[in-house]
Amino acid sequence: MVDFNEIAQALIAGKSARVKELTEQALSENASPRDLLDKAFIPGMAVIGERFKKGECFVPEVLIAAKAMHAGMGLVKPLIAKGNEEYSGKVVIGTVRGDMHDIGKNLVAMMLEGAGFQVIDLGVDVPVTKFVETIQNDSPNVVALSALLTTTMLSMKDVIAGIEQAGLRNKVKIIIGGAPVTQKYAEQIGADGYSSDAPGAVDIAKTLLAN
Ligand code: B12
Repeated sequence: MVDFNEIAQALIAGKSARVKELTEQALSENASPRDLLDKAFIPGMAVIGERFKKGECFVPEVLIAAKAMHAGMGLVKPLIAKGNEEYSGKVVIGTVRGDMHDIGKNLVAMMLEGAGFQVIDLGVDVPVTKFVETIQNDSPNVVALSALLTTTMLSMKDVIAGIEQAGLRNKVKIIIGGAPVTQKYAEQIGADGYSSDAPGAVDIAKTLLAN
């Protein structure tokens, strides 16, 4: 039988091929996709998240571990999408209009996936209407907005206004982040949460959905 911890360790070490191989083996032994998420991928990404937070590893290590996670997730995702198995919640994420920075946004998306969330990534330069349409069509629990420029962070406010105007504000929790963004700004524009880093984004998403 495959040991879930062995998969987690391979993920932490960034060994994509090994993660894939062990995941295949676990599935052939009838391991449940949810167990693979909860006992291998999520704990593995949590270790990476903690190390990143403490400055014990950096962006490249996180990206390599996330790639390894995706190697396993690729096999598990279709099984979860098919039915019985449940995600922790659904998040729509994007970098706001006018802004092309996506490294931090991608890290947040990967950490959220690693924590068991289903993530719809709308990419960069995302207009307000795209966020609104996606909420209407995909019913996410959380909308996550990223901005790296002092000019584009202002349009986070427009996204929140657009969601309000469409009558969808009470359907989603809105979290924001990016280098120029602050907790104070989040409060000013009526966002539900802010974090300065990717592991923190997971924490606030979980806390907001628990309440
Ligand atoms: C890489 C980079 C670029 C790359 C982007 C490549 C890419 N694919 O993303 C390129 C070269 C394209 C670029 C372009 C520009 N850039 Co630039 N760029 C940077 C740089 C060096 C690093 C950003 C980065 O990736 N950091 C690493 C990631 C991991 O950190 P992060 O993004 O902050 O994300 C973390 C947190 O903020 C948080 N987070 C992020 N998003 C979210 C979302 C949520 C919901 C939550 C909870 C948390 C969260 O979690 C992440 C992980 O921990 C910064 C300098 C800096 N130190 O920030 C300048 C910087 C952001 N850029 C800047 C500028 C000015 C520009 C340009 C206008 C330059 C120009 N004249 O053309 C253009 C604008 C293009 C555009 N329209 O967007 C300025 C912004 C100044 C300002 N105050 O507005 C900066 C600060 C550089 C500087 N000191 O002048 N840039």
